Amino acid sequence: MSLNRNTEATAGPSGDDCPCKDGMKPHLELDRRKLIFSAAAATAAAPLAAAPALAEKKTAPPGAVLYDVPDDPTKEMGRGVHEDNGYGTRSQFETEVRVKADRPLDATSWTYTPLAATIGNLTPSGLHFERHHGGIPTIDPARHELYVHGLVDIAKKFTIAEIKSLPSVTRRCFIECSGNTLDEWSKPTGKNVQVTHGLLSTTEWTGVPFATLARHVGLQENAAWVLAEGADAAVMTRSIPIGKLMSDALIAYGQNGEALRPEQGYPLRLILPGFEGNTQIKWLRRLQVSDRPFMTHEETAAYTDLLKDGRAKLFTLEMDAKSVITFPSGEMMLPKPGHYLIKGFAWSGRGRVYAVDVSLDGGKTWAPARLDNVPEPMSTVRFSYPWHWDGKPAILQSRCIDEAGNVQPTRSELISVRGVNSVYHYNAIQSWAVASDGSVSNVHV
Ligand SMILES: Nc1nc2c(c(=O)[nH]1)N[C@H]1C(S)=C(S)[C@@H](COP(=O)(O)O)O[C@H]1N2
Ligand SMILES: [Mo]
Repeated sequence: MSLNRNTEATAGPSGDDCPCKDGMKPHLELDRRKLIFSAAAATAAAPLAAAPALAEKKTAPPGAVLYDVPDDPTKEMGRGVHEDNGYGTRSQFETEVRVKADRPLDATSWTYTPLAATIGNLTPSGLHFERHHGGIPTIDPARHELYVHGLVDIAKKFTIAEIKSLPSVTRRCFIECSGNTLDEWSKPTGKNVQVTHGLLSTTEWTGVPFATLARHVGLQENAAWVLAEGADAAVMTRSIPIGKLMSDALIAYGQNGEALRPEQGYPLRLILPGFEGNTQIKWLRRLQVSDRPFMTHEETAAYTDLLKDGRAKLFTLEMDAKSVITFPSGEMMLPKPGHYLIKGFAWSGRGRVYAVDVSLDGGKTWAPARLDNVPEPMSTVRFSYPWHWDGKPAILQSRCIDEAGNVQPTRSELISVRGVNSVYHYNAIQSWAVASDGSVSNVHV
């Protein structure tokens, strides 16, 4: 059962609906069983009856292979191995993609993870949100090095092969852009959870602890901060306290069982569990140890939090306790009153999620949700809550409580402390209104 308003749209091509069944296939002279769906194919199909419907549908992304769907899959042989040239892809019926922000330049833009569509706790690498200040560089790992220097005994350049030969650590953690939910300060803006909260992804990262590299170069007594620098056109730089680097930072080269995706920093990125996304420098090429922060553009002009009194907070590095309901959420449609399982994510940059509460009445009363996975530090948790919807208007909310005792604030609590001058680190409770017709929308209470 699809509860999306665009039921048609998410269904994907099948049966009589399948655009590849009639006109398109002979027209394109592709083989009987598969159709490479591309912009060209869509254009070629334009005069055909199926085309207008196709245009409205969420179809497989360009380049995806669409196979005919047999009436009875037990009556004909399935396709053989290696038709994918040895690198598999998801089912043609799974069509959710990252959605890009409406920005003048794609190279300095971002994309949102479809949070309502991912399954389990990990974000598939192909759906990890993206935020680039100078585009995605193409870097040959054979020519890439990481230079560690400054207040060290011996400055050293590490090749990727050298880094991979060191003992590694594999762990899960989320990355959240500090700009996640930034449009929600003054009025409910994002239409759906992908846009409101989709600058959040969770990954199993593999890499070498910074502490291991530190032993190779030898930190001097007064080492206190480290500049991390990227090899992209933005040459993005941030200063990181040495304590964080020595405790749990990873120089990561692995993402969910394979090399980092180029979008996530191939061949090397800094992972700082729980810290704001912008500190986790991608395409990492340099670490300079110092006795003070470098006060780069990214930590003086950008990524500071302007307070009520006009002063700005610097180095607000940890992401706060936060949660969001992903089902039901904005732009969805509940077809009729009845039983539903509310679902969502909770996370905190200050440790494990301790508990999640759900409210069905806009925050008047709360009840504990079920945690669907064992909480890990600085990682997301899935929660769920069984709900009988009586068909009356309801306002659904969730709040995260982390192991450090932080409780996700209401909007008014957050604004009373922070004012409304801030852009980043908005972690207020999200409200979704369910109307009596079953439609769900973003509201402020
Ligand atoms: N070198 C470099 N590192 C970078 C960025 C960048 O533009 N260049 N963007 C930062 C920001 S603002 C965020 S939120 C995260 C996003 O990581 P992702 O694109 O893997 O989701 O990377 C950070 N690291
Ligand atoms: Mo970011």
